[in-house]
Amino acid sequence: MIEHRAFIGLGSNLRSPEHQILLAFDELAVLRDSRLTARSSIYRTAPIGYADQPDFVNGVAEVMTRLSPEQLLDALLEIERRHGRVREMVNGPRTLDLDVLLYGDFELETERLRLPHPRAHERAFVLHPLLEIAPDIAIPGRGPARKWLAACADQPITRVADEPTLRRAVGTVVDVS
Ligand code: PH2
Ligand code: MG
Ligand code: MG
Repeated sequence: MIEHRAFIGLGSNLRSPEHQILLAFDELAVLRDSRLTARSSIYRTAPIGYADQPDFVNGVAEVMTRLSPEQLLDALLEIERRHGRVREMVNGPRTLDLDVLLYGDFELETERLRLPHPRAHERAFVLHPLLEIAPDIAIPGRGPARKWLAACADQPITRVADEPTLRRAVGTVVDVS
C-alpha cells in the first residue's frame, strides 16, 4: 500500500474539549502505518446542525498513511471509543469526533464512509483549520476549499491558539471529569 495524504477533522464539546483534542492529536501521532504531518490551531465554534449544546472545539490533522480509507476509519473509531464516545444522537454532543475529511483525491461511497466528507465544504469549523495547514487544498468534486469559505461566513468561529501554545496553557489544568 502506498502512502496517501489524508485530512482528519477533530471535534469535541464534552468533558474538557481542549484536552480531548490535544490528546487526540497525540494519538494520531502514533497511529499505525501513518505519520502525523500537520496539526492546525484549535478553534472554538458554534454548534452546527443542532443548536442546543455547548460550543465545540475543532481542529484538523494531516496524516500520511498506508492505511486504506476503511482501515483509517476503524482506527479513528477506536480512538473515539477510548475517549468514551457514546452515540446518542446525530449531530449531538460528543467527547470526541474524528472524521476522515479527505483521502488523497479519492471519491468513494461505501456503507460506512463517504469521501470526501459530504459536508466538509459547507462547514467553517472544517474549512478554517484545513486551509490553515493546506492553503491550496482542493476538495474532490468541489474545487478549491478556499472558494467555499464565503458561503459559511455566518458560522461563528474563533481561533483559540496554536496547538503548542494551548498545550502549554492547559498543561497545568487537572482534569477531574
Ligand atoms: N460536528 C457535528 C455537528 N455539528 N458543529 C461544530 N461547531 N463542530 C463540530 O465538530 C460539529 C458540529 C457532527 O459531527
Ligand atoms: Mg463529524
Ligand atoms: Mg464522525
